[in-house]
Amino acid sequence: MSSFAEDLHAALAGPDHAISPKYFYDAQGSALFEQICELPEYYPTRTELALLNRHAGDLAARMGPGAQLIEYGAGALVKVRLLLARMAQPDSFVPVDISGPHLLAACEALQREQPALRILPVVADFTRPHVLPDAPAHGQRIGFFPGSSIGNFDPQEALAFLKLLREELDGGALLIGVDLIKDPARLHAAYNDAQGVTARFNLNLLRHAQRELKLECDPAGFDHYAFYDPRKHRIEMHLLPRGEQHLQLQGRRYTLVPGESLHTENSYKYSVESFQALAREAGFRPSAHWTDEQRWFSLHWLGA
Ligand code: AVJ
Repeated sequence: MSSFAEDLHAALAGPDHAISPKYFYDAQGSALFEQICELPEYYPTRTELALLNRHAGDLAARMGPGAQLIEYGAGALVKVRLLLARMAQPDSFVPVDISGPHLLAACEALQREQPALRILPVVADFTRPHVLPDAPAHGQRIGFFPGSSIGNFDPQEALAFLKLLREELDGGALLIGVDLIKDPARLHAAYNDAQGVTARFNLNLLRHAQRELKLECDPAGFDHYAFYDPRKHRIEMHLLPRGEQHLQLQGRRYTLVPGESLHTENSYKYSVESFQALAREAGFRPSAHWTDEQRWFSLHWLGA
C-alpha cells in the first residue's frame, strides 16, 4: 500500500499532479469536513439526513429482524443512529474505518447510549479486501454507505468497489446515498461556499503534509479552485499555484507554475438511472430508491 509521502512525491512529479482526497482527513481536515456539512450551500448532508429520518421505519422493516448492519467509512456515527434506533433485534453493528482511534472513540460513545447493542468495529481500508465478523445466524447482512462517498471513485473504481460489496453482502442488501446531477450553479455553490470553509478544507491537504511529512511550501501561495464538468458529471477540486511555487519534500525539490494545479478531489454525480445501471453491472438488484422533493440527493436500496 502506498504512503502519503509516496503519493505526494508522485503528485508533485506529475504529469497529472493528482493525489487522493483521503489525505484531506487528518484531525483538522475531519473537523473542517464537519463544518462543511453545516454550511448553507452544502445540501448533501442535511438532505440525506432528512431522507433517512423520513424513511427509517421502512428501511428498518426491509432489514428485518436479526440483521447485521455494516457501515463503510464510519465517521461520527450520526446517520447510522437513525437506523439503529428503528432496527428489530439487530444482531450487530459493524463500523469499518481506517482511523482506529477515531473509530473506537465513536464506538464508545454509541455503546454508552445503547448498552445492549453488539458493536464489532473493524479497523481497515474498506476499499481493499478485509475480514468481517461472521454473518448473523438468522438475519441478513446490510451494508450502509452514506454521504455520496461513492462519488470520490471514478466509475471504474466505483464498479470494482460495488462488486466487492456485492460479494460481501451476498443474500442481503446495500443502502447507499448518492448525490444527483443538478443545476451546475447549485453544485458550484456547494463547493465554493461564501465562508471559505471548503477552500480551507482543500488547502488542508498541504497543511496536513507540512505537519506530518515536514513538507516545505507556502499554502498561502495556492488558491482553492473547484468547478463542475458537465460532461464528466463531476466536481473537480484543485489547488492552483499563484505564481511559481517551490516545494520541498524529504530533500527533493519541486516547482509548480500556474497551470500546474494539484488535482485533489473528484466528486461524481449520478442520475437515479445511471447509478442503478452501475449497481446492476456490479451484480446488485436495485429494488427501491428515495429522493427529496428537489431531487438533489438519492438513497438506494440494492439487493445483493
Ligand atoms: C465526502 C466525498 C462526499 O464530495 O461532497 C465536500 C467531500 N469535498 N466538499 C463530497 C467534499 C468538498 C464530499 N464527500
